[in-house]
Amino acid sequence: MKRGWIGSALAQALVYTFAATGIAAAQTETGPVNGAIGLQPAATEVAQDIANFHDLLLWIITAVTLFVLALLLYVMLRFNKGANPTPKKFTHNLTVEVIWTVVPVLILVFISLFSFPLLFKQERIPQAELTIKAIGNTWRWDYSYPDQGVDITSLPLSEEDAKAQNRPFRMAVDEPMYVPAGVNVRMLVTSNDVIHAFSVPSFGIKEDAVPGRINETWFNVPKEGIYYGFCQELCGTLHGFMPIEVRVVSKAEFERWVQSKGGQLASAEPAPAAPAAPTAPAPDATPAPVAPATPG
Ligand SMILES: [Cu+2]
Repeated sequence: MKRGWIGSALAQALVYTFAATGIAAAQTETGPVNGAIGLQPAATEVAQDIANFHDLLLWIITAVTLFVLALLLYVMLRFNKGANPTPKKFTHNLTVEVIWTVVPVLILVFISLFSFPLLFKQERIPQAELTIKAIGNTWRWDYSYPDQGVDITSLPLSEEDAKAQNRPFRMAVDEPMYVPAGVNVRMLVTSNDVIHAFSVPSFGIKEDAVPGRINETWFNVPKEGIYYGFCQELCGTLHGFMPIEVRVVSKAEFERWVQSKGGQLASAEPAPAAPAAPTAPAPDATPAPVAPATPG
C-alpha cells in the first residue's frame, strides 16, 4: 500500500494515539508513530501548555518571516539599479532604528507573558503523592519507588518477544514503570555512569540524568494508558535501546502491582512529620552580649 508521503503523514498523525491490539485490557498507547508530523498528543496539562505555546510561537514566527520577506521583496523591486538609478547617500534614520529596536523587544515581552508561567509550572514540583527515581545506566533504566520499597530494572523486549506479545519493538519493555492515574508524581532523575535524559514527550518532560546529581521533574496523567519515551541524550552505542514505557493505571491496579513486586503500600494518608517542638534555650546557652568594641 503506497500512499503519498503527505497523505501518509497526515493519516499517521491522526492515529497518533493508537489502540493496542495485543493487550488484554484495551488501553490506548501514546508514542512515536512512523511518518507522523507534529507533537505527540498531550497526556498532561504541562504537555498541552507546551503544545499551545508551540502553536503560538509558530504564528509569531510565520508573521515575522513573512514581514521580512515582504521587506526584502520591496527593497529588491523598489531600489534596484533600474528603478532607482541614483541612490540617496544617507546612512541613518532615527525613527526606523527606534522602531526596529522597540518592536522586537515588545514581541519578546509578549512571548515571555506565556513562556515564564509555563516555565514555572514545569519547574515548581507540586505536592506529590508518589515519588519515583529513574536511574540511567548504559544501557537500561532502573526505577526505584522509595516509599513503596520497589526496585525494578527495565529492559527493552527482544524482537521475538515483542512480536510474540504484539508489542512495539524498541518501545515496549519487560518491566514498565507503573503510575496511578490522576496523581502528582515526582520524578527524581539520576545516572550511574554517563549522562542520559529521561523523556516522555506526551508528558512534556525531559530531564537530564547526570551522575552524582539528582534532577527533579513532575507529571500528572489523568488518563490511563501506555505512554512511551526514550533516553534523549546521546549516551553511547546502545543509546537507542533505552526506551521508557509508562503504564498509567487505576490506583487499585497500581497497588496490586506494588504488592506483586513485593513492595509495601504507603499508608493512604501519610501523616505529616510532627513539627519539632521548639526547645527553649537553656539559660546558660544565651549568648553573652557582645561588648562594644572599644576604640584604641
Ligand atoms: Cu541514555
